[in-house]
Amino acid sequence: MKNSKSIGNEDFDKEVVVKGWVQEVRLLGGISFLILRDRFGTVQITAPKKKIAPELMAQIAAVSRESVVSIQGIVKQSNQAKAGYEVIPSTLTVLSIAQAPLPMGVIDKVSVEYDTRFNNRFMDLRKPENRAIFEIKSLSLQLLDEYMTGQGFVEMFTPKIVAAGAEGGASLFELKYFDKKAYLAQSPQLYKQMVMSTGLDRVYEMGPAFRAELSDTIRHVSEFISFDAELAFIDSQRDVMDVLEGVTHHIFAGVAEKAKDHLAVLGKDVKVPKLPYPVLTYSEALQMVNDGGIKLNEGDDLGTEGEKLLGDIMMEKGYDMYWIMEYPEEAKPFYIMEKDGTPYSYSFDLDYRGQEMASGGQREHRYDRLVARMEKKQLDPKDFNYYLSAFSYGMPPHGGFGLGIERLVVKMLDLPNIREAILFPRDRNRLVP
Ligand code: AMO
Repeated sequence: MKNSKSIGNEDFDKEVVVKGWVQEVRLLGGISFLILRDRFGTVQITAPKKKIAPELMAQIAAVSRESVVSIQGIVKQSNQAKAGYEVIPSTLTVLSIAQAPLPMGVIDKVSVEYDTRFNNRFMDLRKPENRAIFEIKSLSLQLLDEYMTGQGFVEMFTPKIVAAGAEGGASLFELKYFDKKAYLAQSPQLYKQMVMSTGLDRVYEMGPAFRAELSDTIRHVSEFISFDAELAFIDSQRDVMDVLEGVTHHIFAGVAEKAKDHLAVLGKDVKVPKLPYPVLTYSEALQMVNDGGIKLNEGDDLGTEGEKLLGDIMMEKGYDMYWIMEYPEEAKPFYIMEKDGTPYSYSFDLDYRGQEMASGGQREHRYDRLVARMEKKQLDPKDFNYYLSAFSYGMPPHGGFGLGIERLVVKMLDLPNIREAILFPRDRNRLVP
């Protein structure tokens, strides 16, 4: 079997079989055209009445748009066809008929409502530009693997059904686990830290993370792919930032170089962020946002608007990707290490063009200090016994980060909504398909 990408000059005047979806049929009296679409593009099937059996002409005229067909025919060089060749058919087999009317168009340029698109996502993804996003997402994950394993990280898989949340109670999905209460994992946080006590001192994971997000925004969903890493024996959080800087740069550079075809389908360019990424402290970032007209107090979250404004300021200075470091300890989870003698913490966010992509920091590895931090955050250490015990028998200093894969892909491709990079998104209003 051949496809729209693999047919070449060597196939001219030879017989091929091509399979795909009927994108369009044009009947022009003396000649009929069927545009067959596959993963890579389209093949023009040209049927001149004079050369084709009447039964086949009738079959072409009758086949409905988006039906799946197999076509056998001879490849002919053609100056009129977009690809430089066309296929003159000898047989057409319908493998699956598409009903009419279609729930939404595939080639129409009219913009379709999000709900219609996501209710009929299988059809929406027949649009090449929507599928290209997933080719690029897949490539990004391959690049990520390549970089992390190259740096000596071991890929791990942590449980997604857990007994305690790590990222705050408000966004926990509760479920019944036999006769116990359990939760869907918000992140691999507790497990990746526990692994630091084992000797597997550089680990990473790509896996689903669940957040019961009540807010309906273009960057929050209930299920996303989290890329997490953790490394032990660090001297400071800078060691962690170096890994995140290296891997994000590798992804951007790899996509810019290797995904040219998919980027062309999307009509996008990828600009590789300059290295090293500039560093702002939280206090500096707050000052810049305040100077820009958004009034925030020390300790406040920068918020969506603040982040966006900061992104604009940084982009004006020529920086797309930048660090915001040393957030107030109060704003950060219990597992982040405090910067003693200050209200701040050894934490960072990685922001890209006004949106947070990742966050992380140095962890509190000292048992007593960790328990104290839990208590400060009104958490009951007893709920975390299984986690805390890993800190009682030799835990090296360590740190790590979590990065939202879809946020990265969507921003890298300058797309309007995180859902564009999720096959079947989950949010407060969507559980099917
Ligand atoms: P945090 O909660 O900041 O940190 O999440 C890390 C990254 O995950 C992505 N993200 C989301 N993406 C889509 N929808 C959501 N609802 C959503 N929530 C988070 C973001 C975010 O930057 N355990 C820490 C990380 C660490 O310290 O290692 C954590 O989960 O891109």
